[in-house]
Amino acid sequence: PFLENVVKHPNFLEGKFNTSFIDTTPELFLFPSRQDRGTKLLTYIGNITINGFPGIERKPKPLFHIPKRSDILTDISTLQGTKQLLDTEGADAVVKWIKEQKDVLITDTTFRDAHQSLLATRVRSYDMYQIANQTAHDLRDAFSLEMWGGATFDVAYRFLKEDPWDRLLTLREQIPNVMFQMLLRGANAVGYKNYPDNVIREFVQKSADAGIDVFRIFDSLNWIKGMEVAIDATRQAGKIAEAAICYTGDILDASRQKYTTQYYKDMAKELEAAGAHILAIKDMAGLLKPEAAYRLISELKETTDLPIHLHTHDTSGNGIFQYARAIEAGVDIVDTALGSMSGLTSQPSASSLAYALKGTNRELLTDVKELEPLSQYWEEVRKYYSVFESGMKSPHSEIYVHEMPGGQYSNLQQQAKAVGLGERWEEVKEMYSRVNLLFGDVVKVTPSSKVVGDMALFMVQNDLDEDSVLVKGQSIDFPDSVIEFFEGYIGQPYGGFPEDLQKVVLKDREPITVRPGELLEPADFENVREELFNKLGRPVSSHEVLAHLLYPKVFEEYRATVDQFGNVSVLDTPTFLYGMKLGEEIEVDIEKGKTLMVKLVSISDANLEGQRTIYFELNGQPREIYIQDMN
Ligand code: 3PY
Ligand code: ZN
Repeated sequence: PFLENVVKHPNFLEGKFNTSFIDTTPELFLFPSRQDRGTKLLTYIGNITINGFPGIERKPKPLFHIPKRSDILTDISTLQGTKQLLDTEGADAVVKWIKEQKDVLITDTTFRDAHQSLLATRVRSYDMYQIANQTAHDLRDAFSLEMWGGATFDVAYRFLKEDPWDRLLTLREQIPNVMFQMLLRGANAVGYKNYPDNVIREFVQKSADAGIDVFRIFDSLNWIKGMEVAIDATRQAGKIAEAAICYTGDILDASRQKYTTQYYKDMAKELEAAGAHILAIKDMAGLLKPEAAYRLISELKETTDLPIHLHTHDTSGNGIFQYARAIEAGVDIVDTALGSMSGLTSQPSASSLAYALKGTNRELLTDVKELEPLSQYWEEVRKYYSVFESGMKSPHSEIYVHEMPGGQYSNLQQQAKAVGLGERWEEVKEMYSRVNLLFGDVVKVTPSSKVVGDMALFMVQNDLDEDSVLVKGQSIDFPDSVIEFFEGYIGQPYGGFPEDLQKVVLKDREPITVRPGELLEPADFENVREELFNKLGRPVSSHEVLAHLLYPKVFEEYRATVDQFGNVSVLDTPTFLYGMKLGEEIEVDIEKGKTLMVKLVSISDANLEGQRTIYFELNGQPREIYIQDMN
């Protein structure tokens, strides 16, 4: 069936294919399945309707407004943006173009960091596709759209039961004009641990082939060795290597002198030498105070010729103030989110910034009037995901004390609830900052931030403090992530590990001091492909091979869900999360030009075995589905 799919594909027939045709054409891997797609989707809907969505409180499906979209009259295929510049003239031409701009450029983070930070990364591809063409048009002057990487890869498979590669490929088709940007955790790729070098190289190459143009590469300990392979792979792929300095501490605070302006300047020089096209300042927790931003950017501008791209989180409420000062100091690009997806743990609002800069000598290159309709769309869509909101309602200046990254806040809170520490959240946050000091004041960003978070939860749960950890440490089973950290498997922290703590955590294990990638056995891609072929009984794409290598268990569970329920990414979000109401009718576009009409007619009482019969109409034909009631 695979070859049949290939030879029947319209692009193949028209001769429109190249070496990446197989990887960039997911429909080649769709095969007729035993149970039809309609039945599988009805089973999914029936199950959610009766049993609720895993991990969220079961409640009747709320009534939502239909998000407003305007009809785009422009043919998006004629739009020209940074994507065309990169594709026709290359990365250096993009760098030159950035430097020629007097106005300030933006990267819109709505499709990635904004929802990672506000909604625990739960925004589904479906809701992005609905607004993609309009985004291509309205954000046509943006430098880039951050829409992949970070936690999106994992969460797509794990919780949304959808394929992140499909998201990338589909959005790429729908938004042909603006560069796509992703966040890459250096040697940790989009995961929480170091992977073999050849996995990093393959992942970068395939991401580039599928549509990523700008790779923001960082190391969670600011360890440049952990970034080198990814930077090199990005350059090899002809894409833009944006190497990031993670900002931590406070350069204005004379009492905290571990991370000084000089430290950041030295790192900038090293990143330039390592091949960066752009320098990013990744202020993942929003700790860079406005005056510090002015000083840091001014000094970096004197240190390097690279364009500077600033990323922050607005948790403290000082985000726009920070950007204003950075812009005065000559920053080239800033990260913003659309109004309704901005602020708090997310990025500052693009439209607030645009208005603030109007009439000054450096304005936003993007037209603020264009941003409003997009923001209105997201304002409605955000309501679908309200159960994933952290509950934070106003700026938290305490961020300057606990230093928790914006993207971690809502996730750690969920984790705390899951282990029964929901009521002790304030204590967890305080412990987070104490663990940081216990670890020697480390850079905290995925995955090092996860290690600090895991340790904080562990200490609160077990009523441990700094002293008892050291004194009783020999008899404590520390969390796996903490052991791996002290073994050196996510890299080497600046200034080294605190030796006494390292000893009690590792007991008789020996730490490593070299790059983990040098020790890890290279992945055997063909072997994995064969293994998956045997398991799935069909040809396997390179994307699936990579997904398996990065997240074997998550990927396997995702495959099992797809076997059971089919492709659930085609459902609208309220139905995906809440199922259907009696008498409700929905449309499901299961593929281009193929729509299912689904009506929920009635639900029987549970029989003696606890099973209910759900009566649907599928395209007008009665269908019965049996669902075990787990309540
Ligand atoms: C991630 O790695 O996912 C981040 O957003 C870090 O800030
Ligand atoms: Zn961020």
